[in-house]
Amino acid sequence: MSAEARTDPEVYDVAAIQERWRPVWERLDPFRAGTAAPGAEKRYALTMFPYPSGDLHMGHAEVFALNDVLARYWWLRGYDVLNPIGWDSFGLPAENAAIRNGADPRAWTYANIETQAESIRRYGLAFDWSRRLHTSDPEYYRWTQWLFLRFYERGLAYRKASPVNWCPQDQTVLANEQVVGGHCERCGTAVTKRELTQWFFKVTDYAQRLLDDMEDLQGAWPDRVLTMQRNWIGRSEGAHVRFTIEGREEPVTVFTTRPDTLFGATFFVVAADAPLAAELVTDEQRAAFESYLEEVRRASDIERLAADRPKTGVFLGRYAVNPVTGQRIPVWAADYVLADYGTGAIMAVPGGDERDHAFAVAHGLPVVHTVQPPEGFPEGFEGPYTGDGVVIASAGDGIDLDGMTVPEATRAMIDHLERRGLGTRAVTYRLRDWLLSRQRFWGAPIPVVHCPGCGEVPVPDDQLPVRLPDLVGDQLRQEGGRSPLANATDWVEVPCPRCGGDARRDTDTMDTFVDSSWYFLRYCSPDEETRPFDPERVRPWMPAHSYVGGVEHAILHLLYSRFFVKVLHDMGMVEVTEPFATLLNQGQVINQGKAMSKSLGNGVDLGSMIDAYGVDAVRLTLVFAGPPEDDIDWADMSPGGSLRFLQRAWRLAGDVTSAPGTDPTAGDAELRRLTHRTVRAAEELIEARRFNVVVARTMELVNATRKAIDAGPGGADPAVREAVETVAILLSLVAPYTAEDMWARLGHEPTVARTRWPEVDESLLVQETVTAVVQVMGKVRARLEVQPDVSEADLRERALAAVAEHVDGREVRRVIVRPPSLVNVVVG
Ligand code: ANZ
Ligand code: ZN
Repeated sequence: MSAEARTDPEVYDVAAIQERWRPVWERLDPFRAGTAAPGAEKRYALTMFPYPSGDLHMGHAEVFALNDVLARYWWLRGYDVLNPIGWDSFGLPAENAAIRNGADPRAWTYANIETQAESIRRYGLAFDWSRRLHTSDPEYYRWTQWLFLRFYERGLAYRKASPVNWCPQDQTVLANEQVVGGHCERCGTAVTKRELTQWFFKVTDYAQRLLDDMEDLQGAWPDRVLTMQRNWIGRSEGAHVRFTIEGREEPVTVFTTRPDTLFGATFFVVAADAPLAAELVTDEQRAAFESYLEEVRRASDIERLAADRPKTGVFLGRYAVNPVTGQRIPVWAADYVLADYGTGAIMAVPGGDERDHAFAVAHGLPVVHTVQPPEGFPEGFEGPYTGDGVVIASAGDGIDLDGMTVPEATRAMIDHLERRGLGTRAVTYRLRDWLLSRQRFWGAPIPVVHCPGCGEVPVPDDQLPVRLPDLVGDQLRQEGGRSPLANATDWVEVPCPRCGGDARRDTDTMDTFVDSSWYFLRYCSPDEETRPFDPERVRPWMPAHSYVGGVEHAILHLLYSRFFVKVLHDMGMVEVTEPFATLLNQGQVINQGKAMSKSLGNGVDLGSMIDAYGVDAVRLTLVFAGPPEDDIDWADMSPGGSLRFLQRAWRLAGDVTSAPGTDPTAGDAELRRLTHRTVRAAEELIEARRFNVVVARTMELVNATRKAIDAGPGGADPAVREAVETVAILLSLVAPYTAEDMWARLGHEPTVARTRWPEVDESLLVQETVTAVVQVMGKVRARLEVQPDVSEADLRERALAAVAEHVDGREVRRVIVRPPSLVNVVVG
């Protein structure tokens, strides 16, 4: 045994054990991908990489602990495992801290990364440190920029002016989901709208593929995440219908999911903030319209769509013509119609749509029902009826839908519209293009130069990276929505790469979701210097077998990563079309029923928990708490109990007196059976991600082994050695320090993490039989040897056969079966 592995036989000293093994592991560096046996199958264990906002917290501890169970298990099973770590290190908090402290965002960022890295090392995680990356390193963002340029060349990155949510406090653009109740998610300031020229990625080109490929993820990703993705993409089937507007040459097209209701379209609504509204409004109505528009611009999209919001709007003074009834219907502008969904204009059917109905009631517009509500609806029903039923009041020139169901009428109407050239079948997606530009400093600069002569000019690849200039403190402040990069005059003013004339760099930086949409590919070949990654080295690892992370990323991060992989697939750079084969969303660590927060003062500090109980007890507590998807209320946890269990397990190693390598076959059979059953159960449970049950089963094995030592065959029995070695291996998945120390006490060299998973002896899995007693009229007439899990039907059949002579022709009135041990036959 090596000197560093020598242990004190008596005392389970957590701090000493941690100190003993950390340097050994650092020297051995046992988790480098590529170090498994030649030809080993590969497994990619991926965790969402941390944002360096401070030290690690309980949430990190949980994700990392869960991911580590898989990674360590795969190593033990002989796989070649890629389990990398890196940092998502661009982003606003660094910049805000730098402004506050008059500092450079780099200083804050890299100091926090070092703090987290130290905590991660202490936490004993099975990461491959050689692949470490930081998205804010020029060596990384160079390739983020390179990828942007490839997207640009493919027409997937473009600029357009668009109204954006604007936070006047943070001086930044906000995505819709960063606007909560009309206020900035970060600082609570009321959000306004403004028009800005922005960069977008054309995710909408991939909407259908993003939907279709979810087939492959069914059952491998949580259902609720798939549902959220589906809803976010929001595919709607229906029709485009053309309406003539009086006094306008070109007809206006609307998108509807209910073309069957066209006979009930009694008015027409244009999004108040769509250019069409301003175009259509008559002079008499212009003043009313403009003051209304002012009001609309202040509301967020989410507020505008809320069903319970008062239905405001103004008449535009114009009329459209319903293409099937020929009736003139008034054209209104309203805010419940969104400018950027569908065509920004709708046919309003107050008889079939809630919001149209509320609007009609508010403004005295006519309501026509085109679907007969089924029986049970109140007589003279006035409200909107949105369900299926028999179509009524829908006959006109060349079309008669009356009597059809809604789906039949929908098809018939679309056919009619297509025949008459009035409309077409259509599909619309709720998904919007990805607004990726940020008017902030701490991100990857967009590698484009604006030239008065040449227009948008991409920075040539050999001039990448476009490095961030050195700005500190107040220089990072934004004014009037301009990126702070605009303040760096020397940096901004460059010769045009195309004509050499005076030109200016684009001053926007990329959304950090761009950085995190491809980091998992970079991990596969982190040293690659001529491209973002080497396709040959990516191929064996992708798709990542397991991705573990928070459900807060259920929509955007996953959708954007999926989009990136599809584009890269189309570019011939990756073979796969989906990045993550399985997904596990861990629950949240909460305290006293509530999310931990500064204001509630219920935060639990990971560092102090580790100081008090040790790394292993904290890790074990998090994994044992329950199914990984469930929230963990730290107030209900007992890290002290975990510590006592670990101590019990550790003591077992000191009681083993047989030599390493002793043949276990002659050992106590009962203990051997339990050991082998536990190993098999662990294999199945880990694949099913039921890590907490693995811990429970390990605890049972520890208890049984203790009994065997104290009351049974004793520490010299080779079955005891086998059991304790198994405990050490199982524990290494969650409590690596304790496991390593046990391993050394058992006379092995480090590290237990790279030993072999115990091989299950199938013959030991055969369950022992139990004796079933068969009675006839209360008298024992037979005994049967049966499997403990014998079914009621089987036991009944075997029992009746066994006592046939005692029944002897009498009628069997009742058979009471209590598997596996009792059958009582009542005859009469
Ligand atoms: C007539 C109609 C009758 C509609 C009816 C519904 C029920 P989803 O499923 O979300 O795609 N719509 C179309 N464009 C809109 C916009 N820019 N802003 C707000 N609403 C818009 O919804 C499609 C339906 O939402 C369309 O079908 C349209 O109203 C409305 F009994 O057309 B419907
Ligand atoms: Zn030029």
